[in-house]
Amino acid sequence: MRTLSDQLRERIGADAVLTAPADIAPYLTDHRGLYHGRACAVVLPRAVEQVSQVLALCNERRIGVVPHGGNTSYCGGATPDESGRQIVLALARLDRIRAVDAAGFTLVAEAGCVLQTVQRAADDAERLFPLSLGSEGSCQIGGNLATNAGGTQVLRYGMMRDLVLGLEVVLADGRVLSSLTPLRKDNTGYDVKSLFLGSEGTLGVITAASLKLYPKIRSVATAFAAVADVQAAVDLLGELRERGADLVSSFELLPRIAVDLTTRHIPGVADPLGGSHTWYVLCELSSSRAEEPLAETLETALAAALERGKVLDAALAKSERDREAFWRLRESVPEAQRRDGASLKHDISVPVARLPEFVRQGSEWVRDHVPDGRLVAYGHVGDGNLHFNLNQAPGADPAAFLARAETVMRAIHDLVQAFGGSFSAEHGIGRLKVAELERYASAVELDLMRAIKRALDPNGILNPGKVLRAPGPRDRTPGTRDHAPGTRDRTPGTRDRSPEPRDEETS
Ligand code: 2HG
Ligand code: ZN
Repeated sequence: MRTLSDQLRERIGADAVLTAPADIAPYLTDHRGLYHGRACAVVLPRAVEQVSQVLALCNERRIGVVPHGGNTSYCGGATPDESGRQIVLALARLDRIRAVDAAGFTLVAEAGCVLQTVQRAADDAERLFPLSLGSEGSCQIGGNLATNAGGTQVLRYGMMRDLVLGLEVVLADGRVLSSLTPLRKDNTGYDVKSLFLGSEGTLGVITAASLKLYPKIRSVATAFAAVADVQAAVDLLGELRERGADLVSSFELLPRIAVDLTTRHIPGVADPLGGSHTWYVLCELSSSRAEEPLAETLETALAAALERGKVLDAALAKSERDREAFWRLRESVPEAQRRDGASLKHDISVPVARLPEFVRQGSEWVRDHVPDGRLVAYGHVGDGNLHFNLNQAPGADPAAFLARAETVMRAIHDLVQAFGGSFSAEHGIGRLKVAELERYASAVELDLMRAIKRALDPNGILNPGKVLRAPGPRDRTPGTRDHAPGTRDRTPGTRDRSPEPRDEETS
């Protein structure tokens, strides 16, 4: 019998199939180092037809396929499991900007385009593609789409889902859903594309997208301000949004420890303000009008808040260099956290108005229960999204600290639930939060998710074990609790589940 790798090479060419351990190694570990998988091959198709051929083959042979973009997932979403029976489908070679329509304010990009490339293509056409993340120099638009990425401009422009007009997706059986419409109005039945956004490659492989563009930004005002507390930050945001006529594009919260960690660990980062304050915000107003008096608006709002004791000190960016320095501080917090030692991460959101009370109760819990940890809570206040992270305290034993991950996560996520929030605001579920989804999603939501998964991927080949638990042997018996009889193992048009591939076939 021909091996899987042979068959893949026949279909998409020898240079598109990697099997040598050194070649595939970079695809087997997530960037946080949480997972170390194995794979029988890494495939690098160059065109949607090749993706289609790969999926058709894998569906026939019941091989798990793990889509892989820039490998910036926080939840292990793009890393294969340890079985060595899955393949990694890297989209990096699908990296063309297919079209830019400046008049229509749209652009079509392939999944492997690095986010920054998409931003630049829009900029070259005097337009803005507003998705903006710390990892924009390496994350790929396919991953952004598959995880419904957020970032620092959601407040104004929405999440990735809000920036999509149409998608091209390869389904589990190799069929291609080609719906790269530039239409803003299209009420023709179910919005099928929305199923794939945020599905993390478990329902189909996104190969291209038609994206919304906005007017290019021509004036910006940025401030770094110390605020009295989290409530003051939320109030300032409300006031800025009122005064700023919807021009607030970012509003980020940072605790003192984020300034300490970044100035200590990241070369070139400096504290924009003297003195030591407990909380800071980085806020930005922006407009497509070159002559918009944004600095004045920002200054007036900050001065009023300063008078009321809500803002304690503030620095306005006087140049693009200042602005970059503020953003460098903000965007290097994750890296500074990494360099500082072990950390536990919680990507949560609660309604904006409830953030101050959430932070108060959460901080108290951490102080009382995690003596060997320090809270590093920062993030996108405008979206109610905080990275409620903990770092090991100086001198603490990292292993002992990490051993508490489960307990800490449970307490924080339960608190989030009590506040009507989400345990995964912008990083997705991946493999890391499968059990969390099972715990916090309602039975109806889970039923619907499983039904959709069965309908679109009856053989369970697409990113198995991500988002939803891969069915175990018990679940495979038709008629078990989760599956209506006959819906799993015998789907019209598919053959019976074939035996798992033998090791020698797949490695
Ligand atoms: C950010 O906002 C990213 O910087 C990463 O979403 C957050 O490392 C984190 O927890
Ligand atoms: Zn974030």
